[in-house]
Amino acid sequence: MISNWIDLDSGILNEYTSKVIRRASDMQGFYTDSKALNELIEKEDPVIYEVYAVPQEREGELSYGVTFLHSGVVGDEFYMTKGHYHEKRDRAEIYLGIRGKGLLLMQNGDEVKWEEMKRGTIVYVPPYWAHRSINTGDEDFVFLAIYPGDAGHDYGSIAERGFAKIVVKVESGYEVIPNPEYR
Ligand code: M6P
Ligand code: ZN
Repeated sequence: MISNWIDLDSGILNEYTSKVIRRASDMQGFYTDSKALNELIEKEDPVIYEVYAVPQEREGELSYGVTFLHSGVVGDEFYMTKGHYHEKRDRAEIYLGIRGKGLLLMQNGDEVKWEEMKRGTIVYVPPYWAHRSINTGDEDFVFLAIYPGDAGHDYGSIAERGFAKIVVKVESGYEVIPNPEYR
C-alpha cells in the first residue's frame, strides 16, 4: 500500500493491515495495582487501547500505525500502553499527536524521561529508549507512530521490570512518581 488516508480529526486510518485490541485482561503485570486490574477485568474487561497499523518487516522499510488509547485509570494509574524496547535496540521512532492528551514515557537503562503530547506534538524517540504512552486526559489520546520495519517489539524486559516511573492521577492532573514495583 503506497498511499493511504487518515482523518486528522478522528485519527481513523482508511486502510490498515494489522489491528490489535488490548483489553484489561491483556495487561496483567503491567499495572502496579493488580487488585484494581482484576476488579476491572471481572467487571467489564474494558478495551484499554487499539492499534491500527500498516507494518513492514524488512530493514530499510518503515511501518506506521495509529493508537487509540482510551481514558481511564487502574487504581491511581492512568490507562497506558504496555510499552516496549525495540528488538533491534538501535532503531528510533517518531510520534505525532492527533487528539486528546498524554505523555510519552521513555526509558534507557535506569534513566527515564517523558514528554507531554497533544494534537500536533512531535516526539522523537531516540535509539535504545523504551517507550510507553499514557492517557492523562478524559477523552481518547490518539497518535500516529512511524518506526523502522525491522525494529520489532520487545515487551519482555518491560513485563519483568516495568518502567522506573509510573503516572498517577491527582487532583491537579497527573504526577510522575517512582514505581514501587520497579526491579
Ligand atoms: C505505537 C507504536 C507501535 C505500538 C503501539 C502500542 O503505535 O509504538 O509500535 O505497538 O504504540 O504500544 P505497545 O506495542 O507498547 O503496546
Ligand atoms: Zn516502538
